Amino acid sequence: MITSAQISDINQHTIDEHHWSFDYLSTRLTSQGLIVEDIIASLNEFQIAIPSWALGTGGTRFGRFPGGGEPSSLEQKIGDVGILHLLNASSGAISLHIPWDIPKDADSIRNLAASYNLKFDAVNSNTFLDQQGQKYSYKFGSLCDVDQQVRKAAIDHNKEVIDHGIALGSKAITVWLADGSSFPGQNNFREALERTYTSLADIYDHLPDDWTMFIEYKPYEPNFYSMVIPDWGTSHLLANKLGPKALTLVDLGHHLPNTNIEQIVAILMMQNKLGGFHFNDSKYGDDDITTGCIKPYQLFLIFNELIDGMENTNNPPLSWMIDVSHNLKDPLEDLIQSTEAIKIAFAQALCIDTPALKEAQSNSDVSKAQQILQNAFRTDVRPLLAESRLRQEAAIDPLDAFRKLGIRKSLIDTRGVDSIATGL
Ligand code: PSV
Ligand code: MN
Repeated sequence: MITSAQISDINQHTIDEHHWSFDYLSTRLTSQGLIVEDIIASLNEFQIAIPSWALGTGGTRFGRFPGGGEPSSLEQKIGDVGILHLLNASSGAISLHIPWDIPKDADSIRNLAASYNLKFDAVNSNTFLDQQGQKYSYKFGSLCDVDQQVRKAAIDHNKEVIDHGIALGSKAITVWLADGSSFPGQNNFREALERTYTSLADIYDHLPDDWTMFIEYKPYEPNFYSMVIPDWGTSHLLANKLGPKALTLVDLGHHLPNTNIEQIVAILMMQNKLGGFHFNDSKYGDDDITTGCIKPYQLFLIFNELIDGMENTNNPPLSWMIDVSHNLKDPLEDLIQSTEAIKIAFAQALCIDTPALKEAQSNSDVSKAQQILQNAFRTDVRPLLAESRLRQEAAIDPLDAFRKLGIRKSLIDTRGVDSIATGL
């Protein structure tokens, strides 16, 4: 629907200003001993998968307010991610949620995605909802359920998701379980976890050699008394027991308030057991709002640990995904902003004077260490991101281009105002 030529036309409006701010920043960073071209190369490579469920308006349990033109098929969802990728050159993958997005013809879906330069990131199973006509209900649990037939249905579903993923060229499955209890006495904690492990082991056996299983954790919701996999420790325990193909996935919204997520990242990477990320932001719980809109400093500190882990451990390459969903913004605008915030935090962390930080740490110079981190955090790195995009024929300012090109209006014109996406 949009072309690089249109984006280039829009870029011409701000190109002089961009060159000026990029040159200024490059000179400053170079004088600090940083290699600007290396930072840009890292930004060029960095791809963050878009979740297929975030392309429509997310609701709350009090209502949903769709803005129109939502993608009503998998093909249209891929088209939306294609638009994002053309605008920002960073959304080169899509993460599907099954059964919301069952590919009917895997080859044609694969070709369609390739035509937009998109890959398939982890596929997600869904045992938190019953599908129409489902024989064995997940009401009281799925992989942990006391009823062996329910467990088998959930295990079979996960295997089917892997099979769909194989057909699309995906290399990982993310398992997030809503399983748990809402009232004391409802579950035997140990037995529920044991059953979950046994079920996961069955699914694990179905993984191809070059596949990974990401195990997501969450402290509460939808269950309010206990979750079977409430925290990173439990996820890590399961991943260790399962084997080398099982890794922990950190969703930024899945922690109790004030949890030190950056430390969790460091510990898991020390063990080579961090698999991936679901980026979002929150003020209170699993709010799933735009990444970086509330706690950008935390995001930066997380990237500081991620970069350290990527350089100094044998942790496998990470899978980066956004997991947002909300009620107010245009979903595509929100995804543009989330992607931008993630890349800003990454670029800022790449600007840390690491040798100086190491020296400050080895001298126990606390003030200096803090200042080194904050110097990097307070650098306006946006010209680096813009330069990286410009070199890839994407937009200097993706949100501005999205609006100037009237993309939402075109989507409403072609798909209609009532078009609704499957998903949350
Ligand atoms: C659950 O809160 C979660 O974070 C899981 O990743 C799900 O797959 C996703 O949100 C969508 O429900
Ligand atoms: Mn998630």
